[in-house]
Amino acid sequence: MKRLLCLLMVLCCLVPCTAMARETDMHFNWYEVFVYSYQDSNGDGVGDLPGLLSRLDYISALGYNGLWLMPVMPSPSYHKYDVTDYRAVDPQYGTLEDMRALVEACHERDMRIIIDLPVNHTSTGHPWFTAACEALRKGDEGCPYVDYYCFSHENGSRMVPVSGTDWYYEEQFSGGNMPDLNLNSPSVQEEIRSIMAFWLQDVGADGFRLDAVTSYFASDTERNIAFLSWLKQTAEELKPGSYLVGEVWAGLNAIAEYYASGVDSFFLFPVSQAEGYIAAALRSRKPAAAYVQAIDKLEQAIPEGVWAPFLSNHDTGRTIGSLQARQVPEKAKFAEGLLGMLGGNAFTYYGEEIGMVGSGDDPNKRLPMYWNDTDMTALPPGVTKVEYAYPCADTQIEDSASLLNYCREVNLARLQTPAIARGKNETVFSNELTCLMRRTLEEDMCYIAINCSSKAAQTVTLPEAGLSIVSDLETGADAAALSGTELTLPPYAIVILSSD
Ligand SMILES: [Ca+2]
Ligand SMILES: [Ca+2]
Repeated sequence: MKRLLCLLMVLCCLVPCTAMARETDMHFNWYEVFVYSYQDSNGDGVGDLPGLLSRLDYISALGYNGLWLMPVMPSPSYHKYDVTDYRAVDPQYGTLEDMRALVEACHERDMRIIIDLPVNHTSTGHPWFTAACEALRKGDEGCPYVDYYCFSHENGSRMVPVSGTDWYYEEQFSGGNMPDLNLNSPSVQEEIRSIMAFWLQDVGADGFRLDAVTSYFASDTERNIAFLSWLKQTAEELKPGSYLVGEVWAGLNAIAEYYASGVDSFFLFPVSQAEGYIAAALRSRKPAAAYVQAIDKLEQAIPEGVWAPFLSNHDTGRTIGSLQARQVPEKAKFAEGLLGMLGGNAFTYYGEEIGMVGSGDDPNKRLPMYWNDTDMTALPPGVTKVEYAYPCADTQIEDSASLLNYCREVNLARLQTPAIARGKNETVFSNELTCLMRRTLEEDMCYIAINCSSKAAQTVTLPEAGLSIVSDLETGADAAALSGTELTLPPYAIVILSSD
């Protein structure tokens, strides 16, 4: 009886904690890191996990409390999206012990850490693939690894011949070295389950970024969604509260459809890059109206589920290029502010906080993090253009008016006022240049006032008295002023107000 009581007490303590953790932990300020280009610790010029660990305080101090690492598993490529071993760390980056130390250090700082999980395809160097091809060459079609890939006798646009045989394998990403896995295979599913268990339970990661999910079953959204549901259920069983975010590089409606899978988030590509909602709003003659319309569109398309907006990532041009903001740091700042105020989980690619430059060939978008002029990693292979338009991180840290410190203020505002990211949105009013939104999260409420004019201060009238400014996100020298219900905002300004 005593034992039963003890068990019941333990259960009673556990259940609400878990439920609460799940409810509150889904909204983070995420920071995407390409380990290769971040920080080297052993002098070989390649960024690594101990190097990243040594920069964790930098990331945490900027208010990022979630870390997404691009693939860390062994791979012959510099970007490591073609994996040869799903249960190890690439020796260029360190060891599993380094990874465990990094995870622990993140958790000590109340940061979550997720890793890239590319399971649409492996490397041609993966032992599964070499064993399968070897078996086909011997005519041993019953080899279990043959079932791991999509082999066929039929040639086609995404088929690559297996040398020495009359077989072809499916490959959705061109190049011949990334064979697609057969995700229908129960054995492959069991492998994936075990890989997830390894990273979530053994290493302690908090979830995954799911690469290339629309290629799982090419042109078959329904099956992709079903497979993603299985991934989400599996993650939930292995580690309740795990966070999954998927890559669906498509329009808003296509992205919205994938939320039916139960995967927590999908990246909002329509918000990002030069043609995305934020850059388009900044170019518009009615920027505030355009911004509010963008939020309306997102709400209509994705009423449930956690949004994952971003401005750039490792596959896109960097933001100050897409905004043409090289000479206009206030515009770069304001874009980060607008991103942070959308709601959901804002994702920031490393180096965006200091306005790094990069476009064109992929390696150009993955340049060494610009800490200062001496402490940088070597260039990733294939870089054709290197330039840094804004001052280095060390300089920007010391400058209270820097883009870096602005990003920090946006992140801290989001942490201080959870309703910004998680609250239900209501537009109180909007005109061409200004807008006012109310966000409500249970008993908490805040207002977000925005002046999208690049040149002139604007005054807005608040709908209630007794509000005070809790965050004043200014891109220039002037501060906002509140007099009664009249709020005056300088150009490109965002102000958060609450009633106490
Ligand atoms: Ca290194
Ligand atoms: Ca596939």
